[in-house]
Formats: sequence, structure tokens, C-alpha cells
Amino acid sequence: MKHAITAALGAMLALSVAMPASAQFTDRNLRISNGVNADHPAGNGVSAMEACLTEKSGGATKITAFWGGALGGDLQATQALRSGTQEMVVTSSSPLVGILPALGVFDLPFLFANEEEADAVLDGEFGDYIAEMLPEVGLINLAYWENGFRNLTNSRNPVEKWEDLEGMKVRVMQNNIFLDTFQNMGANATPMAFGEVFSALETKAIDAQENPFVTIDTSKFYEVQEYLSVTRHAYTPFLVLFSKPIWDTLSAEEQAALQECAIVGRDAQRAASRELSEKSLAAVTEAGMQVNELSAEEQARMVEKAQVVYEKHAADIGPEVVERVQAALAEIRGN
Ligand code: TK8
Repeated sequence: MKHAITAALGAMLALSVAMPASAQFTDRNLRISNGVNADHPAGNGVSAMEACLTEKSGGATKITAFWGGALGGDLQATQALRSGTQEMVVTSSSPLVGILPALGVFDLPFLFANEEEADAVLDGEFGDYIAEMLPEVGLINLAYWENGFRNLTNSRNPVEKWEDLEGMKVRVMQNNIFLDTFQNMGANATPMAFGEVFSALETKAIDAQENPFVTIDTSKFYEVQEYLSVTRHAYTPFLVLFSKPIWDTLSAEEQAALQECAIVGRDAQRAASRELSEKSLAAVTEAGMQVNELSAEEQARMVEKAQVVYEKHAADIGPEVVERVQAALAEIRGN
């Protein structure tokens, strides 16, 4: 008897020594979705994350990505995460303000001046502070990736000052802060899911939309839009979200691998986004879009015009949230 136990223990010990790290990983296929196409830098991020997961899990953790809104838009996919029917989504924060109003902070017009500020705020304490609010609504934020600075395109006229928006039918994300930002400048803003934008532009149901250069390029908006005005009116991040109900069934090793690999993905994704941004601008110009920068003076007038949106929405976002982001930015800017 004693002998048998010793033998069994010995066998177990041998087994645990021989066991690869992947023993902590169950075979899983994680579905991740996004509204943009696979050639968007989000694709680079997912590929890098996947390679990292393959290595850490010994091949047990797999990702299947769905592009072009194949699993529904940002909001629909995020709701699927909350109910535990989909594992992951790369989503703009903007359509999720109905789920977590604090996310509206990223929709405040002209909040970030450049990528360095966005990175410092998102990867710093403020980003953690927002991420800590998400489990309560059934979501885990693994990392902030880049969507980028948003610019306006339209089929009507160049926008060189905010008055040029008068009566323009502009598609905005499903978000009241964006809606007010454009209404306040005289536009006729319409909230719409991303998946409907191309055909709404094509049929001229709307005149305009706003997105970063890479999206204007990879979603082929240049085919149905004439003018591109470099407004840089908002930097809305991507959240890389994981379903909380599914997260709670993962091993600690699986959770740690996902967190680490989302950061590996982030670095690849941001690098790709920044590299592609200028190339995309060149590509859409080449494709025939008429591009205009705003003069420094008109840019300043637009920023000034947008200030009322801060006052109007601070209460909804949460005054403390707005104060905290402004404090973080003041620190970065050294004032
Ligand atoms: C992609 C979206 C999109 C966003 C928008 O899923 O809706 O305009 O910028 O690119 O997140």
C-alpha cells in the first residue's frame, strides 16, 4: 500500500515537472470583432496579440477575428460580451457611453493635442481609473489601442472654418457629445452605426462623416467623399474589451497572458497606426480627395466654439472624471 502511494506520488511529481506551461491553458478559441477592415492597424494589433498568446499558451489560446462589422457594430458586439456570448471586441469608446457615462470623457472635443498626450493619459493612472469602472458593467479592459485623431470628410464643400459646417448632414457615432459638438457648429448631425456609413454617404443620405485617416482609407470613404478637412477634433481610443462573465472562468495564467499580450498588441498596433496614418493621407489624396488643413487661427476658433460642450456634458460624464483628466493633462503639459 505504502509502496503504491509512493509510486503514485512519484509519478505525479514526474508529471508536474514534465508538464509544459500550457497545462494551465485550456484549448480556447476567442472571437474578437471590429467594425473596420482587416487591413486597418487594428489587424496588426490582433496579429501581434495572437502570436504572443500562441507562445504563452503553447498554442492552446487561439483568436478568430471578425472584421468589417461581421459580428455587428461596436455597441452590439460589446453587449454580446456583457452577456457572455462573445469573448472580445476592439471598440471605440464613444458608442459605449450609454453603458458607462464616464467614457464620454474621451469624446470631449480637442481634449488631447497629440499622440504623446493620449498615450500618457491612457497608459497612466487615468486610464487605469477608467478601466477599473468597467467590471461593474460586465467588461474587462485589457488595453487602450489607437483609433486616432478624427478628421472630417464630406461631399459638399471644403471646411476651413466652423461656419462651413452650416446645414451639413454629418454622421456622428452614437454619442451625445459628438452630436452636440457638431450641432453647436451649425451642422445637422445624425447618430449612426459605423456599418451604415458607407452606403449612407454613397446614396447622399448624409454629406459627411469623421474618422481618422486610416479609416477613411481602409473603409474606402474616399470613393464617396470629395473633401477632407484636417480638424483633429477628437482622439477617441479603442478599448480592447473582454467579456467579464467569460473572464471569470479563465485560469489566472490565462488572464495574465491576455493582459500581457494585449499590451504587446497595443505597441504593435500603435506603431502600425502611426506609420499608416501619413500613408493613408497620401493614398486618399492620390485617390482624388481634396485635402485642406485649418489655419491656426480657424483651428483656435473651432476649439473655442467647442468649449460649451465641456460645460454641457461634465455633469453626465461625472465632474470628477473631467477634473481628473484635466489634471492629468496639466501635469503632462507642465502647467
Ligand atoms: C469601428 C469603429 C469606427 C469608429 C466609428 O468599429 O464608428 O466611426 O471610429 O471606426 O470603432
